[in-house]
Amino acid sequence: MKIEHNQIEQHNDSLLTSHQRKLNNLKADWSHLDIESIIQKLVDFQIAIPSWALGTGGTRFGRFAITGGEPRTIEEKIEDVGLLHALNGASGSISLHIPWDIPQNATELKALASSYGLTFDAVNSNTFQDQADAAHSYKFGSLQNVNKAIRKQAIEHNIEVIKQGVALDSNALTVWLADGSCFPGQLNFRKAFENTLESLEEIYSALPEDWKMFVEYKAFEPNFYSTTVGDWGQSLLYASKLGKKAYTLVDLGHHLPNANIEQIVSLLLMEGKLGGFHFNDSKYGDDDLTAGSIKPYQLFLIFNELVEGMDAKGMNHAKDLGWMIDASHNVKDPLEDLLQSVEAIMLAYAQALFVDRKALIEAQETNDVAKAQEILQNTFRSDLRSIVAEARLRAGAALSPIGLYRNLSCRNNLVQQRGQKTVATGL
Ligand code: AFD
Ligand code: MN
Ligand code: MN
Repeated sequence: MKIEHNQIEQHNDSLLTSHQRKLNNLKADWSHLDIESIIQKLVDFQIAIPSWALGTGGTRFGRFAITGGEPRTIEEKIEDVGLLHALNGASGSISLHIPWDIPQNATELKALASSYGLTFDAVNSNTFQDQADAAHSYKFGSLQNVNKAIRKQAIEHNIEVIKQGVALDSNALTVWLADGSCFPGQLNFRKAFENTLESLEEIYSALPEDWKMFVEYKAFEPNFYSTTVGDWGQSLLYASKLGKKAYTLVDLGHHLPNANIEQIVSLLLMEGKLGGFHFNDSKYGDDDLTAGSIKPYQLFLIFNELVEGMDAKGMNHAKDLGWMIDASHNVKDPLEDLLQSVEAIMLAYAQALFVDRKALIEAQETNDVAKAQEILQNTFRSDLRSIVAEARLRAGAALSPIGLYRNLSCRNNLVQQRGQKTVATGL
């Protein structure tokens, strides 16, 4: 389904008066800020949509196919991301997961993607599941495996993913390993680390010059006793040993409860080793819920450190880090859920851009703790939604993405086009 320009314009016209009233009030309240440059930053900011989040997710207890019209092929996944991008102007790329996605004709896929204004973001390898035609099993790990032939199979898969990515003009490989152990004594931690490092080195040496490798960490699951890339310290160790093209990737759901993620982000940026993000939200573990749905204040505090840390290094907010969503939807329409995630991320970014940096530094330098809190909460508690909406308007997208999605009965359209019982690849 493709949304036409005039459909967006009509929708925007109907909301314009109320939008402008809110925006003008906001501008008046924040007249000391360079609002125009903030809006431009928001227009430039793009968040990649994971190809595996376009269908209904599941848990280990089951999966309820509730939506229908799920994308059956990469082409249909691109179409879905194109729909999101038309609605919000901020979802300009897609992150593929191989072999859940198997690109056949890169030239055609690139042409299709660009017809929706999309590019290909980081490509993801998969050595956490066995493939039907594979010679070896990853039951006891992939890059860490005690068996060299199994490590080799996993290395070759990653190199194949890089090749696929090169053909699609992607420029990053995300490696998430399920490797670890379930019971004490099962694994020699040091050997597992060394095997993993050696394997990653081989993959790293196949990276093109302008590529990045993101080493994603996760505290637990599917292994429950140890994980071989279990936290940011371990990821940073691998990334540091590998070299300048390797970075740590932070997935918000991959920490032990109550971890101070904003502090992790700040220090990774200080070290020049933060590569990118997988946004989602969680209450307990790797819940993969809609970004900002449970802990919006935490999301804001993370962006506050991101903006502060990127500015300290003179980094380009939109381009120098990889911004991706990694979510799963069990009870919502995946496309509505993704629209909500992108909106929450943009809002947290906008809030961070509104923070009175000078006053905050002054409060910090004088140990004025109460003032520091006032400054942060003043922005967090201000309603900045009209600024984000204005950025969408200027990008030619919809003032209310979900509103228009529903008005145009997008899901029904997709069901009619693809059928009720389609299932997208993924977990
Ligand atoms: C995992 C990781 C990783 C992986 C994805 C698969 O976050 O990013 O690609 O989920 O669904 O938990
Ligand atoms: Mn992830
Ligand atoms: Mn995850």
